[in-house]
Amino acid sequence: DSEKKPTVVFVLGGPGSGKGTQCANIVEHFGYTHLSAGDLLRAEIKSGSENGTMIQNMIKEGKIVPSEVTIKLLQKAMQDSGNDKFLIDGFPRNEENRAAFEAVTKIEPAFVLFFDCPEEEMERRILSRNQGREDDNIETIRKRFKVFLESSLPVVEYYDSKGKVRKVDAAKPIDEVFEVVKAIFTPEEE
Ligand code: UP5
Ligand code: MG
Repeated sequence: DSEKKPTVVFVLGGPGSGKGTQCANIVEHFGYTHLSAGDLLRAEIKSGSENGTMIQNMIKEGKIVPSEVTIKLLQKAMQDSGNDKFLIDGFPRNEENRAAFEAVTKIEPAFVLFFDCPEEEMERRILSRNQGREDDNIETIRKRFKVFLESSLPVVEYYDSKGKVRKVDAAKPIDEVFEVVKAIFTPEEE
């Protein structure tokens, strides 16, 4: 069709690596719309949809929600936004998510922003966050880390093999991380 495809940047990184925090900064400076897959799923639980209980149980166990559910929410949010530049935060989380998104939307990411952070630091951040998230307890955090290593890192490796990963040291203070992120989003001058 003749419609121009939107620009998508996938923002990936372990639980608590700072994806949401840095996306908020990027939105302010670069005019993207931030879509957190986790936030969309949590909103879906709150809305009382028929999938709500299933999603809630999966998040509580740190498991990855079936891609058709997540992709539908992402597509609707993209349409509703009126924008054509998106930060998709926390998705795709496994190979199946990745392949399904590309097959359904025909969109390939411009690049993948990857926040690299040691587990001890991510754990500290999540445990001191206190936003009432049902998955922010030590049992679920351990499960989230395991799923990240086993299922999500391979997606980062896939895009790395295509030269699409921009890796950022996310263990530094928020403003220092953003300096690096800013440089990645700023077009190079000749
Ligand atoms: N903080 C941030 N940056 C800091 C820094 N540089 N120095 C010091 N502190 C920093 O940050 C976490 C905390 O750390 C905050 O208090 C922040 O102030 C501080 P945040 O920006 O929230 O990190 P983020 O990476 O967004 O952490 P989050 O917990 O949201 O990551 P997850 O990937 O675990 O959570 P998400 O919401 O993406 O997914 C939750 C669950 O939903 C998944 O486990 C899964 O069950 C489900 N899900 C799916 O099934 N499919 C999907 O596609 C997406 C989610
Ligand atoms: Mg987040």
